[in-house]
Amino acid sequence: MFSYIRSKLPDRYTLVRLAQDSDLNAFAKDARAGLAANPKYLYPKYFYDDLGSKLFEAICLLPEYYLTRAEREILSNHADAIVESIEGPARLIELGSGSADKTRYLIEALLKKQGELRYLPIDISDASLEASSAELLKVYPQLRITAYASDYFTALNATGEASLVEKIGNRTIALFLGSNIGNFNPEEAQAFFRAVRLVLWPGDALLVGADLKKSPDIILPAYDDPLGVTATFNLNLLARINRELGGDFDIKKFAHRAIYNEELGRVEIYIVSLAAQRVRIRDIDLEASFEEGEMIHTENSYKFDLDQLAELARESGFFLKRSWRDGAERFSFNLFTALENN
Ligand code: AVI
Repeated sequence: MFSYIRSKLPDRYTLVRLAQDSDLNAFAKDARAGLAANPKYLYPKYFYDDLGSKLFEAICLLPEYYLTRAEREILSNHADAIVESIEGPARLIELGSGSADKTRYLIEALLKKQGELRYLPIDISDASLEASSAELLKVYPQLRITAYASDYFTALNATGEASLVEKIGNRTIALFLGSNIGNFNPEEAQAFFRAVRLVLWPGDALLVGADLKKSPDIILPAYDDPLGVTATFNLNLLARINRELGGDFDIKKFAHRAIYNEELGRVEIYIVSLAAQRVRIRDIDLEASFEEGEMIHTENSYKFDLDQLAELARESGFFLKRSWRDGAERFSFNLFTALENN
């Protein structure tokens, strides 16, 4: 179900809010299931409440967290070439647009190439859609925005009914920045690519930023920085359970741990219990007990090589047309082309 929201922004802006499970209910259900499981887990999507989103912005400023800077370097050097590699006038759909800060390089390149642009950002937060859209509309008079407040799977699934897929002779470019693809397990990554493929036409493009496999000496500090920002970001999950679900976690009795699992090519992030302890979470009527050293798995961050990305493309109806890397070869930006349906 859709609702169209009036906004104070110019009439070049429309916000579509897609109905979904209330965040609080979903968080309560998932926290209960994850903390009652063995081994325990919490989903990384719950990192991003207001405080968690700010902490993630701080992570992106850390010297150790090279991903954001490397992706920005690629976009600032190659946005024109990226856009030139895609045929014809196109509209731009962004999955998880956030501040849309790095997107500007592509928006500018597209405006230079085709004079005007329709941009369709999808983000869970309507506040960040409004804020980023207001900025973009101020700077780019030739831009029109239809923003979707939704998780990206809901938005993509809804595309059969919505104007999101209306085809008016234009190409579509779908954009997924920041190595967010790395937070999916391989099956989820494939499901995600397939869901995107369903809303594209043959010849349309999917642009994906993906962090590359490399020495753990470079990767690990990005996930375990000396200032403890990533630790705070991770432990905020427990603080969020305290705030929103009436939990009584004593945060000081837990610690952040990041491990690079070379075999699986992923950073694994955990919260470790520093003592044997029991925690009561009132609103979900759960008492969770922890042994000393017991871990809650909170995130995987997969690293890729280009063969893996090409394989992912083949399995989901795309081919990997071209990749760009930053000067230090840490990060990749990849252009996938949608193949004919078979
Ligand atoms: C959002 N995502 C791509 C980040 C990553 O690098 O996997 C999340 C993150 N977790 C800890 N630091 C950053």
